[in-house]
Amino acid sequence: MNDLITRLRAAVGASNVLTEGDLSAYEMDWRKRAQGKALAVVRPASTGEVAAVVRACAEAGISIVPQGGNTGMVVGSTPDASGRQVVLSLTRMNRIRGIDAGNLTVTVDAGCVLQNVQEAAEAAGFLFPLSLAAEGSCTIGGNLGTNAGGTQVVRYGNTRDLCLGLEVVNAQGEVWEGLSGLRKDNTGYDLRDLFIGSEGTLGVITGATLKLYPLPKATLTAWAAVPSMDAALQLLGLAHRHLGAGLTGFEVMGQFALSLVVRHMPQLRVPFQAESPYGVLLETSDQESEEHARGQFERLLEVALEEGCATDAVVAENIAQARALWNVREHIPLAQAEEGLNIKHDISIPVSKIPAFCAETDALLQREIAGVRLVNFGHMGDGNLHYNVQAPEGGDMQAFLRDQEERVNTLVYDQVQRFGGSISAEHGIGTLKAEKLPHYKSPVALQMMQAVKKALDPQNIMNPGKVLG
Ligand code: FAD
Ligand code: 2HG
Ligand code: ZN
Repeated sequence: MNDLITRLRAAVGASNVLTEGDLSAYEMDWRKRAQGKALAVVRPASTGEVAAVVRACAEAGISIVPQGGNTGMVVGSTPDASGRQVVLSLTRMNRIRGIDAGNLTVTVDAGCVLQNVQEAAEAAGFLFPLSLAAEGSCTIGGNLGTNAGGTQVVRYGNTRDLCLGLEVVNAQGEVWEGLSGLRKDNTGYDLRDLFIGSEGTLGVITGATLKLYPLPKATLTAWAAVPSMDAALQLLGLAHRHLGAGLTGFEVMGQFALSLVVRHMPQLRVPFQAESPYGVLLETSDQESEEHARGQFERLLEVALEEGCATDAVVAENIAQARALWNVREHIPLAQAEEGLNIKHDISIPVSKIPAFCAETDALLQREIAGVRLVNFGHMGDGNLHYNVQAPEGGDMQAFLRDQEERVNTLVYDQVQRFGGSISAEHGIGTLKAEKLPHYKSPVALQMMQAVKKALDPQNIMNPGKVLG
């Protein structure tokens, strides 16, 4: 093992091979669901250094856990407890490599923090639309590794849809230079799409070419009080009809989820929380003018109030008010974490079936788990709910997880399957869902995934234990 540490130090510099001190920022996941132990945390600064690290680990038979901002939700970016895995942290690889304005693309290092990419795009007069509450610390490599979604998917798609090319260090330590800015390229299998969403199990993403869009002339945000999930679905239909491609966000938030924000972030003002079963956050982006956007948005909300799918609504008057509304939505995961350990279900269901799914599954859980508290919110425009479960009020969270997690997961995921949904919409599988995957994925699909893994990583050194278990 000493030989490996010596080689790693030679590859990235001794100060970038961490073996001592408090490494919990790299060894524990964001949700505090797992504490691992790394052989070392290695922090390369270039693609060449990543390749040298992978080659050294491959020769020593030591596995690698690629890590970006370590904000993932499914324990995918932290090592196991063996003390025999190297955490490969990409955060020193944080260069914006270049913007091609004519091609509407930006090429970046994989360790770039998402917010820095958004800001670089904006400074050049463009929009990079990927947007999520962890954007101040998550990285493009992690976004690609998980195929992250976020709050703009309804208009711009998820990370996969925003990526044109990749640079990857494979499990043999070779560099695949696939940084194409092409929008069309049918020269065989799509390796880019294979690596996107592979959660570090096939190779290390070191760079990416991403799509840019023109900055909208105006962006407006509204909050609607909504009486039921059926009403939320009706409002979504109206929003599509009235706003067309202008609809960039449609987030639903259950009353209990919002009550956690009221409880833990009393400085935030949550509209209509006390009186409404659901809140919906809508965003429209307009290429014409603010006046045009406001006219369309107000008309939409008038119709929604007339038809009764909204009982009240407020449109933000300025950017500060819009930010305040988004802040409430983005604080739900933080408020949930403050409330204590919890069970998360990042699920997708055909949008049309969401009301029936919630009605049935809410009732099922309430019947089966005494005192259960449902924290339901998410990206309704994409059919993606965060259908989360908090232990009963005042209960012992650790005991709840120990005794009930498996049962709660089975109840919810069986329902998801019945409704033709997916047990992971945007967070991935990691280790938390690896055991569940074989129950809910077709055996043929699993077999093909295993064959791909074996072909690309025959030594099983890339993030073993994640996704395929
Ligand atoms: P990490 O957590 O470090 O890693 C995630 C996975 O990607 C791991 O399997 C890791 O091995 C792999 N990986 C990391 N870097 C690389 C690389 N360079 N090459 C190959 N594999 C790599 N997610 C959403 O989809 N939508 C949301 O709206 C959203 N909101 C969030 C809000 C909060 C408050 C928090 C804490 C998280 C949220 N997330 C959301 C989850 C998380 O931010 C995303 O999954 C994000 O994409 C992870 O990026 P990261 O850099 O932190 O990756
Ligand atoms: C979000 O949409 C994230 O805020 C996190 O995907 C969801 O905490 C969660 O369950
Ligand atoms: Zn989400």
